[in-house]
Amino acid sequence: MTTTAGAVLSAEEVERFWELGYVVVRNALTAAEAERARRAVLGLVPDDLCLPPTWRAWMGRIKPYDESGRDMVDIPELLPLFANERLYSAAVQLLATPRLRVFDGSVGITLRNDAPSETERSQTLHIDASVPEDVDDFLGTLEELQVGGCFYLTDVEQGGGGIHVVPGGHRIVAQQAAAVRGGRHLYANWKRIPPMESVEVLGEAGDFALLHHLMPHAASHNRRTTTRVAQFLRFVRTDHPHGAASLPVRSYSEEQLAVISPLGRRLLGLDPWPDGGATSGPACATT
Ligand SMILES: O=C(O)CCC(=O)C(=O)O
Ligand SMILES: [Fe+2]
Repeated sequence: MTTTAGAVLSAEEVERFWELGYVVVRNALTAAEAERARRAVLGLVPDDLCLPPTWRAWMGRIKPYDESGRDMVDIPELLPLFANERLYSAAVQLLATPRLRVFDGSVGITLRNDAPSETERSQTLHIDASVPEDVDDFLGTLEELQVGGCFYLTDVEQGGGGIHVVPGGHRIVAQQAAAVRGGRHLYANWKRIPPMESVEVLGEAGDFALLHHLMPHAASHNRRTTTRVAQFLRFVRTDHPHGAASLPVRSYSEEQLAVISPLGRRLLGLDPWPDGGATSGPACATT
């Protein structure tokens, strides 16, 4: 296995990410960190199981939203995940610069669902690209790339509600979009991709399923007794062409600030990245 010193992803894993469109970052969290985060997510669920009206519950999958429709959960127990060093390092390897912004931060709880279904997917295949829907064509550049996905906070075995992906699907999306004018708008802006063969990403508590933003993916039914708990994050470069990195900086309480590391401050936009020129310190030199 070839590994650059200190690199989280091996050269083979990086290569496979570009080929398949996803990679699992193993053991990004320790078992104890994953367990603490899992408990924090489950702690959001009311004791009486009466879900707040703002939350969504669909096919056994529960997602908290606040009254303003926001799904980011930045409680102190979950904020450290945004600045996880291993996940960040993997994102730096793929995005080829250390200057990144992190966002999303939503969580999902997938309960066992025994209802029969024609497909294991519980959602239509879609992409969550970092390209606004009023943009007509994908640029396909590294600057436009977003990598993101979810931390598994529980072990996800076959049929356990793991995220479904289409191996190589990001290239299919890019090709189909490039073949027509306004390719960004195909299939309802790629939110309703016709059925394709997909595979469930399995993993252990603490792993992160990291996807190319053009990867068709979907949630799946959980047929197991273990409730799948996941936290979602995405990373873009600060020179993202459609402004995904210039999202407003949130204001945090003292309690939140106390758990945000120096790296977290930069990733969340609280502190600027040090000046180093437009192409400062790419992790993979373009030689
Ligand atoms: O829960 C999952 O595994 C995937 C969910 C997803 O892709 C979404 O809600 O956009
Ligand atoms: Fe999605």
